Amino acid sequence: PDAFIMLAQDSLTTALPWFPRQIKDLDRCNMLITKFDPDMDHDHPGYNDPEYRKRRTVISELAFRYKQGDPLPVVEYTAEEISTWRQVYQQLRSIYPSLACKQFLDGLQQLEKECGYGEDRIPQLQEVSAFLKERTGFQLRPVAGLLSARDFLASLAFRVFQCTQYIRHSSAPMHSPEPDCCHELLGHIPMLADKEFAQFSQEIGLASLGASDEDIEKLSTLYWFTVEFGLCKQNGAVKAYGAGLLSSYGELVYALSNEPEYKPFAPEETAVQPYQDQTYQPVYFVSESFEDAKMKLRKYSANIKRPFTVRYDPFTCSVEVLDQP
Ligand code: NLE
Ligand code: FE2
Repeated sequence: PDAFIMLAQDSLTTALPWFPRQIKDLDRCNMLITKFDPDMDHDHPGYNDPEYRKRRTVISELAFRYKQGDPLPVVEYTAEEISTWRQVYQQLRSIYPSLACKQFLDGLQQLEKECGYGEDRIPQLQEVSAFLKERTGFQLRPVAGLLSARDFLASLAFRVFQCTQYIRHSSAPMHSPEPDCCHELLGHIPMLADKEFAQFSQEIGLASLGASDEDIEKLSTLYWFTVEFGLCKQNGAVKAYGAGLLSSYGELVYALSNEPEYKPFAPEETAVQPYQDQTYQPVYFVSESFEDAKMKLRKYSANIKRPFTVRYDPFTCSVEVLDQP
């Protein structure tokens, strides 16, 4: 019974998957997917590096202990970690101007000016969260690794973005199949500083609350091909806005070369496209504009069938559940 809530609907009572109603309920949205974990995955570049694995355990503990409202944990990064960050930052920074969309470049520029972004240090979640809160109301919370789609999407409904704090292995700076702080801080954060993108992210989150497993699968596939790997046209050229591209030098260059297949972004079709999470995507979806992707995805989310509607109350940071008339 704990995993379900009961909702009165006419004279029927329908069982729905449990979902968070208040921001503090996010403490329960912590289901990890361990398939890319360096302790589990033999192909992980850190699998044979006990030092790296030990370090990951220490940083994971910070996330496990975290409760909503606690100050965000500060990680003192080692010289080796900062050197990995520097390499990732320098290489990506040099190709962003020609390959990243405008919203991303604007966000990154603000972060460099006002939030200590640069190649010499890894920004702390604490300062980045405060920066975002002022711009778009988004805040960060630490997470120990890749989360289940349901839990990850649910946090977006509260304008909470779950962020890993460890860094990728030094032997593979150009691409990582799992999220790490390079992916969060360079890929996602600049986009989350954009008001419209923030709104759009929250809407995907709200659409996911209490949705069926099948709808969660479709929403997370859409999320994958837009927020993570999306391309859009801007001034007649194709640019990247997906965070998985903007944090991987290797895949960013590949995605904008003439090797991969491009398809026009169409939510019904995109939602059922099988995707690749081990290495580069064989296909990317291109939207006519950044705005076009948002509008289409918004329309798709609004059509997901649920026996109730949700409304976010920003004053109490909670979700109101209303019976469908
Ligand atoms: N491939 C991305 C990177 O190397 O930063 C991470 C993707 C996480 C979904
Ligand atoms: Fe991501």
